Amino acid sequence: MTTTILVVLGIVGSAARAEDGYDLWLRYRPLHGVHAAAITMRGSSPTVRIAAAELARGLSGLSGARVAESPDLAAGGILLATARDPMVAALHLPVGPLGNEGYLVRTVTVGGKRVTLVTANGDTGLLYGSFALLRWVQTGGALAGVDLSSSPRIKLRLLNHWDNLTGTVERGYAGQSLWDWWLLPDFSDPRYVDYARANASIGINGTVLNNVNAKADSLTAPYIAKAAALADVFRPYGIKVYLSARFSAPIEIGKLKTADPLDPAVAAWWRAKADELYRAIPDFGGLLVKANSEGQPGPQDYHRSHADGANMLAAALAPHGGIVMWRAFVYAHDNPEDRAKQAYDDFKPLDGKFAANVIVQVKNGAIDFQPREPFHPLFGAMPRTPLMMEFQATKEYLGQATSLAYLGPMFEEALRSDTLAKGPGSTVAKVVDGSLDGHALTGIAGVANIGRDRDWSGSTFNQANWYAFGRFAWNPEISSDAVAREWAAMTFAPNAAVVDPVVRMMAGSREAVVDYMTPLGLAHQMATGHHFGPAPWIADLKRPEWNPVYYARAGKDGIGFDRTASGSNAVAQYAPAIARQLADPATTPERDILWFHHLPWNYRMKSGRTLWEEMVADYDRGIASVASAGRTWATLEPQVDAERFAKTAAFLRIEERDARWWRDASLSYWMSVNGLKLPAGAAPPAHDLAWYKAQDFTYAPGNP
Ligand code: BDP
Repeated sequence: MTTTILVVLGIVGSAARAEDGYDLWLRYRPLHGVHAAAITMRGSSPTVRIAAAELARGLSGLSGARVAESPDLAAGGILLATARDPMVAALHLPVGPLGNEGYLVRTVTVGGKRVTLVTANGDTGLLYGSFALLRWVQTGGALAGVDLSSSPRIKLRLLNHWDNLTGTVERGYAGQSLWDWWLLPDFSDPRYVDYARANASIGINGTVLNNVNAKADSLTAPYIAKAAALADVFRPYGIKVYLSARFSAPIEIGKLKTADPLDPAVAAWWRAKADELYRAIPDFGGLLVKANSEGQPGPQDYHRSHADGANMLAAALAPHGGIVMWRAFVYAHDNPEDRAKQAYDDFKPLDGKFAANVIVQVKNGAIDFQPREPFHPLFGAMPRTPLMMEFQATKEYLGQATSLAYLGPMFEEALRSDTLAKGPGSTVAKVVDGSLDGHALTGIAGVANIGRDRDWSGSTFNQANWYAFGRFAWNPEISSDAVAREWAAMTFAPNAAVVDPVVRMMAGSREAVVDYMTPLGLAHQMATGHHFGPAPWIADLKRPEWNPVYYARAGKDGIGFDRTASGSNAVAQYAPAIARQLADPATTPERDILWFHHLPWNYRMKSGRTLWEEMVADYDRGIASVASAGRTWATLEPQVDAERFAKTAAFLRIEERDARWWRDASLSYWMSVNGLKLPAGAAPPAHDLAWYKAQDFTYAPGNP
């Protein structure tokens, strides 16, 4: 009787836990051949207890049998202990190079028993090691013989939430903000714990809670108390809380007349604010600042430099060990210079002028999170300043919620770019991890794609971008393909029949977006405001650089932005050897050719096709790639649970429709400009240009 009830309850229980994506990559479903005896932890900090509980949860799920915690070491069990523990110290393991956060997981013999040891110098390392062990098992590794050792190459591995106090998320496509600002600090949603688990599992160790377009209110006492409540939840997971600061907060909430960084009263206000923050959150990470960009206030309002502004805040935070992340994403309405050049022009002269606890946060490309951008010329150009990479995990310009675009290849492409700053091998990864110029303060930020949707990121495949961001932040030289394989195995099943096709779909998915939206180095062809869908014809917005026509510069004579000496000469912002290469279209990588050159429509490409023919072929290749992903996915129906299968299938159909729309709208417009016919065999657009221009998506999500 009891057994029957339990069995029935078991079934009901698992049905209630349908595969709705909530579990992310931490699914822990039973796998063949996983056996583990008890888990023995040494130590009792909240972090160690969390690590042991996660191992118990994970290994119970993966083995299909309860794996309990036990004070006594069992043969075939797991031992979780720092390297200082006498049992571990006696083993003389190479733990020195692991630093504070690294881990070592290895089968060892302790007291005559073979056990899997998870060890580290610190408790957070134990947590990371526990997740690494689970990942090993989840991806099909055998517990016996495990031998893993790793430590993060980058110190600050941060999510940037563009979450507003109203609960909306700027450029968020996964529902409302996870933070229930209204109910905090009195109610702490249990999801905050699962958010922390997910981040810890990939090594993310900080989170900026609020939008870079910040409200000063975030720094008032009630909101500091709310942030403190989140910090309390995240702390044992090794995650620090940071806030975005509005530069004019001293005026708005401090009743000062100015926010001039050189005014002593302003500096004193920020010092008092920092003291208040640290009273509430003793391990507060620091402030992220968007200043003098897109209408945000900043030091230039007072004819001071970015360094003046950053250093004033840095002085307030320094006594507490806090840092300032000062964004280099700047371009000004009154600056007629090529937008792609402005950040470099502003920041390069400030190299060496920033305080020691300032890190300058630079987007991967010089414009703005486009499907493809050449690496930002500031990387390699500011050797005396730590530079932090900013990626966007949310896909504002890459199809938003519904495209499949896996961003691993984009992260990889940016990080592997060679700046040549100190000769060959001076990659962006080596700038960011501090090794090129000897910086200890290093960081990488990812604009989060997380919201209150049940599946956190709006789709199963969007979760891969959160995952990949964390893995690249841990090791900027990891391979995007390897990350995709891990994620696919954990998210679906560690079997080649699923992993191989899923990884194939992922590998080409971002390139497909580039092809069907902005081939050959085009950029910013998206519609106004919400940035959803194509609008290459837009030419009437107030500021020139708000208009897609500013970027494509299409005319009867050709298309593309001349950034060589005959144009804006942005190429000169790169190392001389790169500048020389980019000066000539023949030596410019074709994938970036229209970013750097204005070329006639009949320019001869390496394929032998004209530029126009090549563009058309690229749009079509993008559509074909999405269609092929759809066909591949269809074959996976027997292997994937119904709910996640159906949603992904629907999203792939949406993406294919959107890809055709992008192609047809863009080609209609280019033909209206160049007067050319489509190459033989190319399908005519489904509608005329007027139809595309008339499409309106006022309520597209994520628009501030
Ligand atoms: C742009 C977004 C805008 C952000 C801005 C930024 O459209 O919402 O505020 O980036 O990074 O891409 O500050």
